[in-house]
Amino acid sequence: MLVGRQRCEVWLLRLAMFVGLLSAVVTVIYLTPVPDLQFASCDRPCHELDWPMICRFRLVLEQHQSMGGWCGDCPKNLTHCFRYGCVIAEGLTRRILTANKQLPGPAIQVCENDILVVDVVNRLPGQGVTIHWRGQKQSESPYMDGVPMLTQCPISSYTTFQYKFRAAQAGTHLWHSHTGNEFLDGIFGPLIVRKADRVEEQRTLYDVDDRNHILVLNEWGSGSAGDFPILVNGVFHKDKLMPKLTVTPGLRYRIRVVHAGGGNSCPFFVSVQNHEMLVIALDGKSIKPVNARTVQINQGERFDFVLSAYAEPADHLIQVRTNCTKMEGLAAVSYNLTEPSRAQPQLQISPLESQITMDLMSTLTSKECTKESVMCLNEISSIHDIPEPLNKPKMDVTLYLPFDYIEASTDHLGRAGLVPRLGNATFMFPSSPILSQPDEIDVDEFICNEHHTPERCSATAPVCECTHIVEIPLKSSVEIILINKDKYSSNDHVFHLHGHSFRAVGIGHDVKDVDIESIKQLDRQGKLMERNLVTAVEKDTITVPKDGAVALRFVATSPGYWLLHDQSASHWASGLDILFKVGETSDLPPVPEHFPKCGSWVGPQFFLI
Ligand SMILES: [Cu+2]
Repeated sequence: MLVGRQRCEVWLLRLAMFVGLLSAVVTVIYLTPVPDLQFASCDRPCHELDWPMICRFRLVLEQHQSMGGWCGDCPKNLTHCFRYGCVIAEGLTRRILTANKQLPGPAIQVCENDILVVDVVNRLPGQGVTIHWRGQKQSESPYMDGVPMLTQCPISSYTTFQYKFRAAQAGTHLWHSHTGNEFLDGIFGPLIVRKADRVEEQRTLYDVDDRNHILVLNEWGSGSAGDFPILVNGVFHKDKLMPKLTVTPGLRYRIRVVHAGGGNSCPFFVSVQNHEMLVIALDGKSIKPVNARTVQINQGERFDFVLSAYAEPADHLIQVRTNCTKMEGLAAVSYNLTEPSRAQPQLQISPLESQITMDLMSTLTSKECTKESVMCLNEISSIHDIPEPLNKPKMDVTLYLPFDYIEASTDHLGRAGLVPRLGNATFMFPSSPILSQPDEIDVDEFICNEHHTPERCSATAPVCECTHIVEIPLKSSVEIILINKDKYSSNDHVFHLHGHSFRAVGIGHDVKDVDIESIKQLDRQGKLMERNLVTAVEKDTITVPKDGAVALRFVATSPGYWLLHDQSASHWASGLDILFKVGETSDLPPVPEHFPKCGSWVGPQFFLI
């Protein structure tokens, strides 16, 4: 009897445990917010519990015409201006290059960690091309970084290359051609990777993140220097044509701005009439919010700001200016007057009004930076403190990289009579992509690194043209000090790092007449620059000021070959480049099957001989 009773109790206990567990699971499931809908498109509200989606896009690169037949009676008939294929640009008929007959190219908008599959169809006659996904580290997929002759062969005319990678870096980014000058003619577009609301650090600062609230700015090349238009979303305002961002009074909007560059490499000033901009991100990375009347960024950079639609309901101009041209770019913030105002009495005063408003927030460094009303890059703080080991005084690898131009006679296509050098070498691209076809490169002919220099680069040769590679152990901490010794140009230089983002920990000045050994010594004594090892911003593009130096830190986590290069030069093979090989060859992911190949060819001896 007792045994039977004990058994019964055991069963009852088990049942109670089961019911208890079941109710706990049901409660957890009930309390966990799950996505309301299944979305067919990747351009969807992002949710942290969603599975990543596979997002397919097709970019057809081809020659096109602005204000051609596609535009019908535009601008007389405004509806014709918005037809498929109508590119307005500066309102003149001219040959341009486009992706999908759009300028800028289509906005690719996905959620963090989605898998992007982009078929790039090259329909440019006789012209090779690659696409770089600026802001994406490609840690798992270095073959998809889009650097010709380093990570892949240029995509040949009338062929298709499928880029496949994880959109692992959230934020406002940019895709663009990385060959020749195609990006000047129109092959670029925004790449927006959103985080789920619950993990987006800045989410409480805005109400709406509208997929249409993107401003892509670029110089347009038809004017002479000093007289070229700035396009905003592919339009130089004319007649009544200008992009409009529609807002509902009383709401706060996240607006994403991309500087897609141009031939003159001019930094842009952006401002919105009667509004302040609350800047919340640079190069896709969150910063401690800064209220500013004007924001200055350089080419390739991006910023996100919050616009509070609390002004007089009307159209307010967004102005894009530069010191290089008088022809400013314009767009408008257009208050939707048919929608009732959402302004609550307490919302009419911005909660950030108590915060100081900067006249200018700039990612560049200038004399203006000393003014109290100007905030420059070294004063901007990341929302996340610098992690270990980057906050330590000493890094595993420290590289001093001076760059300059020298007068030398060479075949190199630099500036007239001037040859660029970075780290004492003039970068030359190899004859095959070093990542996918490493064994086909003649090391003696091309490669220079700490173990080897081509024979022609004797100690007395003023210039050494070679594929300059620096090997960096995987997972090591790295500091790069870029030093601007260019005495021929009055401009700053803008550098972009592939494969990693970095913390811009320091900016120094007045290194013009200081030799490199003295610079190192000054740095050891802490006199070259002050380093911010706590809150320095995270970026992928940096301006090295005239006669100045910048220090960048990152942990080399992505195995691959990664380019660090000056992007102000309009040609990709300008010489101010250096290649980092991160990790050993065995650390590199295997070359994808049937990956396209290219290289030199010398005919067999019996051919016509
Ligand atoms: Cu690049």
